[in-house]
Amino acid sequence: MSDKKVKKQRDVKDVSVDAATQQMILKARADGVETIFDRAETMKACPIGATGTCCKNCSQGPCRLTITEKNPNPIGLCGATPETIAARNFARMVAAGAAAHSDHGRGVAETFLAAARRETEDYGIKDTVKLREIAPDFGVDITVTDKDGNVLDRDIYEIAEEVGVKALGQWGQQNGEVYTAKRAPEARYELWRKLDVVPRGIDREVVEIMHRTHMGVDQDYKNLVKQCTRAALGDGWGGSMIATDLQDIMFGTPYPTQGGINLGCLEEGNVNVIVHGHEPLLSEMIVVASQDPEMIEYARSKGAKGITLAGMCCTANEILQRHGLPIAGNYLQQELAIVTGAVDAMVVDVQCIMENIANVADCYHTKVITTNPRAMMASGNTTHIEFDEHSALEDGKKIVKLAIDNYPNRKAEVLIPPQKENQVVGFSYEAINYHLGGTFRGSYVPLNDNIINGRIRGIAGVVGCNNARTSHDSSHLIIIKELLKNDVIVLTTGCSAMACGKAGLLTPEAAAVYCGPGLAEVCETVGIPPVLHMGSCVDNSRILMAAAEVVKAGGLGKDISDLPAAGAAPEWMSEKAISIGHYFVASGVYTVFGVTLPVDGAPVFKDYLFEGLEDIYGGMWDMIEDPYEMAKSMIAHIDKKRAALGLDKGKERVLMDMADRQKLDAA
Ligand code: XCC
Repeated sequence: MSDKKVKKQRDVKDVSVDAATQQMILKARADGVETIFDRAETMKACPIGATGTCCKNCSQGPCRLTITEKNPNPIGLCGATPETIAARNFARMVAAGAAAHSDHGRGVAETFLAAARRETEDYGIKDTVKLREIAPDFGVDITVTDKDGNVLDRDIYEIAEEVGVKALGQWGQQNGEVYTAKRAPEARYELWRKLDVVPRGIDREVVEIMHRTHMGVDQDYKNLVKQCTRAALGDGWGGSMIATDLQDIMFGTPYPTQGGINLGCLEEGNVNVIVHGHEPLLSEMIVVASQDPEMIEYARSKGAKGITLAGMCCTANEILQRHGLPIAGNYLQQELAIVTGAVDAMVVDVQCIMENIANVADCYHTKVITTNPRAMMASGNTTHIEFDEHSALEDGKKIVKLAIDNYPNRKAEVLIPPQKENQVVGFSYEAINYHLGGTFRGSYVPLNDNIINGRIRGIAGVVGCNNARTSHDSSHLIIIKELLKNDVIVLTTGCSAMACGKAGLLTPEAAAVYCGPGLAEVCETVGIPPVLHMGSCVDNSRILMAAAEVVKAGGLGKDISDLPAAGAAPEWMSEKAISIGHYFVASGVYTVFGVTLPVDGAPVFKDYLFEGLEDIYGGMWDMIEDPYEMAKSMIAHIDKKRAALGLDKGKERVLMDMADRQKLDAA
């Protein structure tokens, strides 16, 4: 238990809008357990770092620059300006974010290759349709011609092996172009080529940022941003996109399914296992292990009724969208899940895992099990069980057994909040295609038609984290409800998707409650929720693909930057969000972040991100703290794009045919 006194405690209603979270914060306080919510009160953010102008890239600093009336042009010891420093710090965030997503993708590609070579029995090739669909993007043939000239389907495992080799090669590629960048609309791809920002290789662009931001290298903020673009595109259209593709092929492309969400999914009489982190490689095996009849029998032998497996953070999205397994909560609920006293093991891999879960776990009986050699924990009493794709199921079983063995050790009073919502998830871009057009003529055309006729005003991507510096889930929900009210359809991923799920926005019934009449009509006709859950954070690549499909369907311009669309990360906190934000901007999307953005100390650099980039990419950054203003600004951008497409005039709601769309394209 913590012996530190928390001086001031905010009303829990200001800390989170989620009732389960509020209840567990109160329990933590009563149990004397310190959480991130307490530290957010007692520890203020560094004011210079928050503006982006603290440089610690060499040992002559840290140099902390503040522009004042007396000193309007401060420079660091080496002469670095606020612009250089803020741009370097920004670039390092892009590099870290891109590295995190891409290293995840590398692990997936390695396992995929092992599966293709049948070196492991635990993973296989499930979605052969998707494999055949993507293989040509990697220059892999899907047919062979026999000696008589007959064209035959090539063996699936042969295709998979070649795709695996080519995909894995994208990380170490030194020259040329990352294959999947070509999936962008032609106009966008040509623009990137003209600007010389098509990523050459995934790792290369990240390493080059680290080089350029070393003391005394790149001291031109515009040139630094150019390299940010290469690395971020190498993430969104490269590492993340490949991760999504290969995960889909190994574990199945998500299609709409239902599942529960919130801490109420834990069950007092069951062994509760939470998988937390990001990589489905591990969680897929824990799913299998936890459903093994022998394991369930073993749990019963320890006095439990069964095993509940729930997810947290993006791992949760992965097991939910493919197996309908419940989500215990989003990022800010990880300590609170342990505070219930009902979690027998929290199994973690990489990213967004707070070190303090180890300390909180020490106050209860929870075993925190680390599984990845990249991500170990010195705090608390954690157990490390290394996960290897060659012995994956065995490792999974070992982990579940440890959780079962821990069930009889529950000590504190168990208190599980009652909140548990139902949600419909699994809207991959393929699933959207199918839902809109049906199996035989799946297409995005009906979506475009409804945007053109004005029933749908535009498309918004609202994604990203929770942030302890702002009220948990609040901004996500305010913005999304404002967008829906104004007939803007919302695509969501990550912890934002979970905020929506907990608030009941991910059900078809939500359309009648929250949407304007046009959007409600479309959702009700098609039978979809007004907020479409597209997966985890690497699955933001699905949003890029959906945007590319919308452009392809016609009638809304030639490039992503022409679309009446906008993006937001209202409660972002991780460096991955910065990489995501930048690849959306470079793809032509107006992208607005909430809470804070470390650029205020360098106004020229800030202007470049917020305005200058629009002239280059058609997309730009923004930061707006107030969620209502954020929604307003997104809608204003959508309206600006509608006007540019000539869609602002009151139109009769007629179904467009191909000739109409071509006319619009030509306009
Ligand atoms: Fe992490 Fe992906 Fe952010 Fe949530 S949304 S806090 S990055 S889990 Ni990705």
